[in-house]
Amino acid sequence: MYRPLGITVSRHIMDLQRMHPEATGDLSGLLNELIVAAKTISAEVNMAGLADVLGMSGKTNIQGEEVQKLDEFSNNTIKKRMARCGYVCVMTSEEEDDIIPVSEGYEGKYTLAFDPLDGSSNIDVNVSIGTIFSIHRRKSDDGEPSFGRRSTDSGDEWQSAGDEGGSAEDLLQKGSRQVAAGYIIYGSSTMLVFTTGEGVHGFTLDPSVGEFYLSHPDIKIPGKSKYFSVNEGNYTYWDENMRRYIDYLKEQDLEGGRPYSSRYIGSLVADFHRNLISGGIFLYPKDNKNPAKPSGKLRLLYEAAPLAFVVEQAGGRAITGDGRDILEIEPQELHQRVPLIIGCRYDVDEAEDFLSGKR
Ligand code: P6P
Repeated sequence: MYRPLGITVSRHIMDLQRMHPEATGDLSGLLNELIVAAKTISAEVNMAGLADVLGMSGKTNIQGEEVQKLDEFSNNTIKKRMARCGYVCVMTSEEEDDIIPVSEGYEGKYTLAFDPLDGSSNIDVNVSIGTIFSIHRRKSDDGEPSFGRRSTDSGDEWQSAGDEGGSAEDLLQKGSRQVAAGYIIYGSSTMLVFTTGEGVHGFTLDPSVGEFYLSHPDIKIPGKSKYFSVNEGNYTYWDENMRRYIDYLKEQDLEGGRPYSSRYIGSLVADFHRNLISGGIFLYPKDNKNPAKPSGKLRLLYEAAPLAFVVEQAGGRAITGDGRDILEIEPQELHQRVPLIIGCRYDVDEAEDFLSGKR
């Protein structure tokens, strides 16, 4: 379904909402608030080389990684804006050890999991980085974020009419139950790519206007890859099946389109976005490099699951390589790591055959 350009993302969201007469407008409101946060982060990221936001904050996050100032800024920007938007009941962030509650009286019916600035190790070297987000309906959804006046000990106050804040249980839902997911990539231009389950659409920010315009309607990932994206520096830590698969991609079979070209930026959103548009397979498999991370480096809730929703909506596929589809994993903890093999369906299927030992 081709649409004329010049469509703003707000108009697109409203059009989506109109397709659902039962919609209350809460998801639209949530997305629009998140987009304001993304514009704020984009402005800061694009200033990074000028303003004094480079360098380290001197703190480390739950992952034991140095927290860069822009990481902190991005995390706080999303956290503070969404805590009082009235559409979210609980959040989790890569930068926060525990769940993030929303402001009392602003409890809504959705949950938000996000990686505020993934690829942050690339900030100081001007490589594209990104924000990734995942939205679920709370498990105990009782509908509207109801703001109603009721008497309290301290007299009349605007209080939520009984909505409780969400819990970790509301966040620990499998990816196939996502309501919306996507990412913002801060690169040569700032782009927003997301899905609400009706295809994948890309919007490019015109910073002179401060608007995201529809630039990539109905994105479909190519059927077969021409790129493979993996950190081959970990080759020695992979199991034999993974090594065989990567060796296979590098063999010459001109009719089969091999050898594939290798493209690895080391910034998940940038690698994923290139593969989504041009065709590719990204792999961050399990390895024995770090006993503390037997399932690889990437996290399920706010990296693998949202990108899996996007890629499946675009016609691709996302698996762990040990027999599971990413979207069917029942999360056990907020910062759970999973192996991630994601991209063109043909290639992910082929990788799965190698990794399972069938080939
Ligand atoms: P490695 C960036 O730190 C990140 O979390 C992802 O954006 C990226 O895909 C991955 O790590 C790169 O990890 O071990 O290859 O440097």
